[in-house]
Amino acid sequence: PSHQAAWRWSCSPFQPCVALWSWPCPDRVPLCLDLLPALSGEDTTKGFFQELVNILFSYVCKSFRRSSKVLDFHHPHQLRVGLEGFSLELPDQPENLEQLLVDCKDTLKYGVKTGHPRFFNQLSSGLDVIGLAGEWLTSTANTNMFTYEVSPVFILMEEVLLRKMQEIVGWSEVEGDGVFCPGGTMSNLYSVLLARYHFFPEVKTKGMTALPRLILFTSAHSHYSVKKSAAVLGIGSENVVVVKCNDRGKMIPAELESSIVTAKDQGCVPFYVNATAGTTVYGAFDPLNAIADICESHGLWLHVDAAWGGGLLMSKLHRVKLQGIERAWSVTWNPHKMMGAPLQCSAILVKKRGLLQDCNQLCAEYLFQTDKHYDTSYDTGDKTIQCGRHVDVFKLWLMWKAKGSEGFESQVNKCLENAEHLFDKLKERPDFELVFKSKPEHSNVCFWYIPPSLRNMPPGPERNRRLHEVAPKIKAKMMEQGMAMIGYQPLGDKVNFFRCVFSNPATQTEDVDYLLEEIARLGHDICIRIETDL
Ligand code: ABU
Repeated sequence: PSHQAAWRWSCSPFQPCVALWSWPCPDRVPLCLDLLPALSGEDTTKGFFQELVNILFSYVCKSFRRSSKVLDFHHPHQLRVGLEGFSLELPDQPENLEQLLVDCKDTLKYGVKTGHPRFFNQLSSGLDVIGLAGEWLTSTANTNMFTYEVSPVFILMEEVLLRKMQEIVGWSEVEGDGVFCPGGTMSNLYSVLLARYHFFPEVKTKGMTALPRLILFTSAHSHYSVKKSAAVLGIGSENVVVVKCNDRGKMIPAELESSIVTAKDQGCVPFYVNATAGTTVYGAFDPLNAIADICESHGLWLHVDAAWGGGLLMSKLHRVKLQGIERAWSVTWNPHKMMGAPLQCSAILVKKRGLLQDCNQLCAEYLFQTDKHYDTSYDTGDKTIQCGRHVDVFKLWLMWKAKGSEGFESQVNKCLENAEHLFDKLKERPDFELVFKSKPEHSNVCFWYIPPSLRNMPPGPERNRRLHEVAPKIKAKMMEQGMAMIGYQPLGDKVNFFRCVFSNPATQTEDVDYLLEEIARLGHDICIRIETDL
């Protein structure tokens, strides 16, 4: 079995373990102390890396193979106690290198292949080989984004990428700032932080006690990170006004306008509106121009959360859905979603230059010395709320070099074609029902599987109660069998429904067809059982 240590392994079909074979002490297998920087550690290190690359390469190949499972599911208690010798416990004595390689293999074996063409579970999916190479290089460089002195190349790459993204958003040459940060929630947090500082700079030193009661606005379908930002920043989640959406999940501008007026009448101070370009569940695009008009007339900061929808800016065909984004004061855009960059890769773009620095800088003298021998405006670390910051830019920069903007455009177009294909199939089938009847705007397609017993049942609480149980049961079975993965959730008055999203360029229409057949197969079996139990 894979977990058993056997020094003369044959796990590398492509290359024999030359360096490890030549290990000079046959009575002892090498340990990490035999790797570099140990004297004469080069060969052992090379052999170890070669074996590791073989394991990773084999995983990458399997990830794209439709006959492989997406996951080999085990419950937490099963994994925790250890499976087939794979132990999570930490030893007092060092494990040998062979065992470490087995641990690496097992770690991948029991994980989820998010690059598999039939992984539809998350907004971030896919396995971009160039992006992966970029991530490997990044880890090898193992440096920190806070100063130019330790990250000269990456700091300049970040500047180039941010400028490119700002141009694509539509900001002029004299506008635009930004930073890459750990995910869309953090990017959205930055937007609220900056908006508050813009209107009330005294908050930095005096805190919230110096401020009136602030109110921000976001739609009912927006991401929960807007409320979380208000909670984290001491504004309070109850001071987030949730604006109503239409049936399609888009913010209703008239509702926004009346909410702002009501907040003002109550003596509160509105300061920030979040509009979403690509909502998490429905993939809806808020009407940005209409929202921007309202923000302008009330003097409010407009943020566009395009974490999910930002990728559509790369497509001439689809960027029209984000019309008006150039009027935003800040934008969240996650290339780790629709552009397929490996996690994590998220940018907060800010229209007003210098605001990030003014808002966040604390001028720690041990790090941001002003008398360095280079242009210290490139020590961008003090713009951020972190100190140490991971290098998230290189993989995206390398992918952009490899594909060009046009490569991203075709990738995005293909994902939206897959969504349209699924939508068309669902329309034709009596065993499925769409959550909304209009064509998807993004790659989200939301639907129910309707078991035979519910097909002729009139709408109402009893049908809803039964339908609510269907998606979780199908998903559980699907995960146990491991051949595909898709998410579900309730939303508003809608009981549990499936949300299929496409961001993986490896997915083909045959995978979409497979998904539907799989849901119908599992659903049919399970629902027969539910009905028998009732
Ligand atoms: N904002 C994180 C998105 C989570 C998801 O994949 O649905």
